[in-house]
Amino acid sequence: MKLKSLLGVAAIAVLVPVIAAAQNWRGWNIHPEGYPNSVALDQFVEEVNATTDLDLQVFHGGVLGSQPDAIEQVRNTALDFGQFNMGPMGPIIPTTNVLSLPFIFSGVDHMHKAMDGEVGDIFAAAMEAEGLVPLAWYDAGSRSFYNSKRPITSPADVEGLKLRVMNNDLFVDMVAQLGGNATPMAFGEVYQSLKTGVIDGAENNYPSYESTGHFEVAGFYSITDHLIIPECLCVATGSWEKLDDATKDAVRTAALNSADTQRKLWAEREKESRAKVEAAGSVVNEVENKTAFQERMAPVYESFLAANPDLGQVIDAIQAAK
Ligand code: GTR
Repeated sequence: MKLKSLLGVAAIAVLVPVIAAAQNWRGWNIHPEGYPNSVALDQFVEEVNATTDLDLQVFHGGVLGSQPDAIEQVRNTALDFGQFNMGPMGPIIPTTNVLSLPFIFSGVDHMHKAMDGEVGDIFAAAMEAEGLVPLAWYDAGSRSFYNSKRPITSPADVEGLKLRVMNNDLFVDMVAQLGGNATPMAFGEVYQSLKTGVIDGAENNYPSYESTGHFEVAGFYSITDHLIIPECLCVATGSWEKLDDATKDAVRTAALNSADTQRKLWAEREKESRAKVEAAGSVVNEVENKTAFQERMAPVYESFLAANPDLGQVIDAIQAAK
C-alpha cells in the first residue's frame, strides 16, 4: 500500500471513535445525589437517553471541578452540559450580572415570571453568544446571610464579619456596603473555612445551608433574602449546534420537564431544610427591616450602571415583568 493510502486508513481509524464519542455528553453538577437539582438532572439524563441517540452522563457533587471552572469547560465543550447558578456567570457574561444585583426581584414568583418570559430570552441570547445555551431555568429560592457570631437584624450586625461570597465582584461590593469583608471562594471550600474560622459566615438558601453542613459550624441564619438568583440547565453551544432539529426539540422538552420537577422538589426541600437546621439548633431570625439592607445597595446599583449603562434597560425589563 502506498504511504498516502496508509495515511488515509490511519485517519479513518482516528476519526471513527471521534465521531462516535460526539454522541456522549458529560454534564457537571455541584450538588450531591438526592438534592432537588440532582434528581431533576437525573430525570433529564434519563429522558434524553430514552428519546434521542445521545448518551448523557451527569457527574454530581462537583467532582468535575469548581463552578467557575466548569462554566469555562462547558463554554469550550470540554464538558457538554451543566447546571449553573447565574451568580458566577456574571464575570464571564456581563449581561447576566443583572440577575446578581441585590433585591432585583421582589420575590421568587417575580423571578420565574421574568425568566420564563421575554426577560429570560435576553439572558439566553447573551449566553448563547458566549458558548452556553440555557434550556431551562431552575429555582434557587432566595439567599440569606448566616454566620457563627450573632443573629443579623440590621446592617450594623454585618459590620466586621468575614463572609464568603460566590465568585463575582458584585457580591464583594454588596457585603462591603453593609460593612462586612467578603471573600470569594469555591463552594466546596466553605465548610472547612467556617470550621477553622477563616471566615465567620456566608450566604445561601436553606437547602444549600443544610446539604453542605454549614449549619453545623455557622448557627445563626438571618432571613435577609438579599439575592434571588435563578439557575440554568445549560448545554455547550458547540455541542448544541451539532444536533438536528428533532433532537434539539427532544432535549429542550426534557430540560423543561426537569425544571418542572426541580421547582416542585425545591419548594418541598426548602421547608424540610429549614426544619432540619432548626431541629439541629440553628437560630433562624426574620429580619423585620429589610428596607435598611435594600437602601444600602444604592451605591452597588450606581456603580453597576455607571460601568454598564446599556444594562439599565434590562433592569427596567425586569421591573416591568412583575
Ligand atoms: C447554591 C447553588 C450552587 C452554588 C452555591 C454557591 O445555592 O445552587 O450552584 O452556586 O450556591 O454558593 O456557590
